[in-house]
Amino acid sequence: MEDIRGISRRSVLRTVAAVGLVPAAGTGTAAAAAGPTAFPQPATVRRRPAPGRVPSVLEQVLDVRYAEVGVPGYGRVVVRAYNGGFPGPTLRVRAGDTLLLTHVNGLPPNPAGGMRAGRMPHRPNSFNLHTHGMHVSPAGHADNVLREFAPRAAAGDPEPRYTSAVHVPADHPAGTYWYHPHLHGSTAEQLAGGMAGVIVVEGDVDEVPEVRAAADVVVCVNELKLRDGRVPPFTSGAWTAGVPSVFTVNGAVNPVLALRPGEVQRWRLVGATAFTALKLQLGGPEGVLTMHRIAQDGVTLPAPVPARTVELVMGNRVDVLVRGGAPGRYELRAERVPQPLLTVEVAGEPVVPPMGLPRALPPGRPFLDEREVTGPDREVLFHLDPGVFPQPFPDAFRVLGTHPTPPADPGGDLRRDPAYGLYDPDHVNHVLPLGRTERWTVRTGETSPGFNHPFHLHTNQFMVTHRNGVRLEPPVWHDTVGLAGGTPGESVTFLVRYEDFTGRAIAHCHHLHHEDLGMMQTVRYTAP
Ligand SMILES: [Cu+2]
Repeated sequence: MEDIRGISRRSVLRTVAAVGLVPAAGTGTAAAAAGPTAFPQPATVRRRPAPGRVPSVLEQVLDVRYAEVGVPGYGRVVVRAYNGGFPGPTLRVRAGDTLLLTHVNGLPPNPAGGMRAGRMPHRPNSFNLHTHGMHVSPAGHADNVLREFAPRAAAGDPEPRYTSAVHVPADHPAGTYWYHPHLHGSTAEQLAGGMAGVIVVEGDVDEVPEVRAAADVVVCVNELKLRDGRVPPFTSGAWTAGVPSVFTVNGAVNPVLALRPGEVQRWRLVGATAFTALKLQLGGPEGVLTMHRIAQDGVTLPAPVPARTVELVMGNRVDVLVRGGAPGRYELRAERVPQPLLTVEVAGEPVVPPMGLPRALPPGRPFLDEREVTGPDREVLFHLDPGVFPQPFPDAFRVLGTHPTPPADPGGDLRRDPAYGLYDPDHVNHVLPLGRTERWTVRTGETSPGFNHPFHLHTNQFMVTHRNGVRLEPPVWHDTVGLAGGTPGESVTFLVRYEDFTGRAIAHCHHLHHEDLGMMQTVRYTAP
């Protein structure tokens, strides 16, 4: 077994070395190279070992400015980027550590006037930090998406620097998370240029022998919107109309990953996308390669779940184990996306005997008990509601609140109408006391099956118990869950316990164009 593990790990390390993986902090992303032996990986920054000192820290500068990046098939493009490329560096920590990040805003001053605050796109050169999916404080200098890292006010001014200190609790689940800017009004435009990176919390699941033996591969899917070599400015509600999405994996278009027959790799699939829900399948002329799901949204499942398709909606992470089968070329494709996301070339000396798959896993979180649920169920309905705003944003969105009924006063202040709950940063839609376990049902009012409004709650992971009224056995922890349109549209029921952290946070649609137009609510976690 030791031999097999050594061989497989070496083979992948070799492919990584071939494209010049840069392990040092402060560097950009490894060059996007395509070829049968070169699968790109983002630069990786590891926690600084601190013997005798708790917590260990990971310090990293995230420098944001315009960068010229090569995208195969699209030439050179200019995007707002972390450290000169995309995705940003992968940050590897352990539970108990602290992430100390310095954010440099090297973008030009925000355009004057024009954009209105509130529920409209605005401040495209301001950003902040969201550690998506992590159970960390939403307040202060941690995962606080209400902060603004503004650019310099005038061209000659020095570039402003900001700091984040995110403490990862000692009992945080080990798994795959990600970071991205989350300033309301500019999130979509920034994600559409690739501003996203992966956070890995190392821990128990990595020590499962079959997982430890597998090469650890980040598969970060970005979704770019490019016109004339740039991300078009977000100036109208029809911003993305007619602008096709360009999907990249670790910054490359359809990179090739080498896998030997019988070799098992662990892929950390990261849906760092803003607009498109991906239903993934891995296949080719030789058949379908099964993806064995071992974690959803950073939380390890009780046992691997073999799957022919994997749903990766905007914001989701799914960790899978994949074992090389018959030699040949296999493509990871998403439904309705013309181009493969990546190509797997199964070739080379078979691993004999084939590497194993684990039978059981250390579950990332214990399940909640439905008998602990208190209070009435909370309901959220995501619904596109044309005509909420005048031109140029006629297609803004409503989050319907606790009761999906028409507003009592259609001419009144819809922001304050509990039935409608249009995003208002000064209005708290849900007060959530720590220690309480509640049940939420979220649904979409869309009838088009191509329409997906993924629901994302900050700060606390939630345990999905039902989809479309059908109980899931076992339930699955998520931080983001897809809601595809249809007749009727999908619904999801989950339990959530508010734990550890007080402060303001948000719940919103992770179609980030929708979010920027107001498909969002404020939650406040309060002391019991
Ligand atoms: Cu949406």
